[in-house]
Amino acid sequence: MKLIGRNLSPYTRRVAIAMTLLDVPHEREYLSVTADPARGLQVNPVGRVPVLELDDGDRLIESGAILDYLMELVGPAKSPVPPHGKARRDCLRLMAIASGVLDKAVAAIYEVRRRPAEKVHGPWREHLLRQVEGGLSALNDQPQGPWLQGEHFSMADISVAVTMSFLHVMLKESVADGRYGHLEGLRDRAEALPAFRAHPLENP
Ligand SMILES: N[C@@H](CCC(=O)N[C@@H](CS)C(=O)NCC(=O)O)C(=O)O
Repeated sequence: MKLIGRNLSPYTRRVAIAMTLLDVPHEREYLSVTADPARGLQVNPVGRVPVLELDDGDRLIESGAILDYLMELVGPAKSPVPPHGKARRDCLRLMAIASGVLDKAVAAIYEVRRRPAEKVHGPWREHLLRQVEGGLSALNDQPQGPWLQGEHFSMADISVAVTMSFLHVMLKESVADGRYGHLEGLRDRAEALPAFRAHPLENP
């Protein structure tokens, strides 16, 4: 199978890290949809990455749906999302906050990068940044173990660490001054893991 998208896309990077962690062999196509929007639209009707191309030619889109497929593939014993109960609900909620932060951060980035300067709407961008801050504060306020759910490393840790690293590169103002101390520690621990090191962030 082939994962399409580059690691600068945090949605792609979280899938790539999960695939390595779960020992799912795969090839990569490091597509930038900014540089090659036509290829983006060829592999995904809405022109976004990640896309997971299966060996039978099927293409899966949306990082959450791709992760769901991977977890089905490896089975519950290896899944990085707890199988049931409160632990599962918590994990899914933390993942949802992380991807919500990413959605808002990406919108704030596009607001300045994809529009002419005179068309950037400051109040809207500030609202987006407040939403990023809301999500990061909620994550930072989680009871702390080494990982978000205590001793158990989960898909929530991957999602949050990838989000923090992306923000450090692409939206530095949102994480300036180490204001989310717990999340910085979690990011450092996660980025030291072999599965993260196998998929480093490219320079933008
Ligand atoms: N909800 C989607 C978001 C994917 C997404 O927005 N990817 C970005 C790259 S970081 C993209 O392809 N953007 C191009 C565009 O929206 O035009 C997911 O989780 O896969």
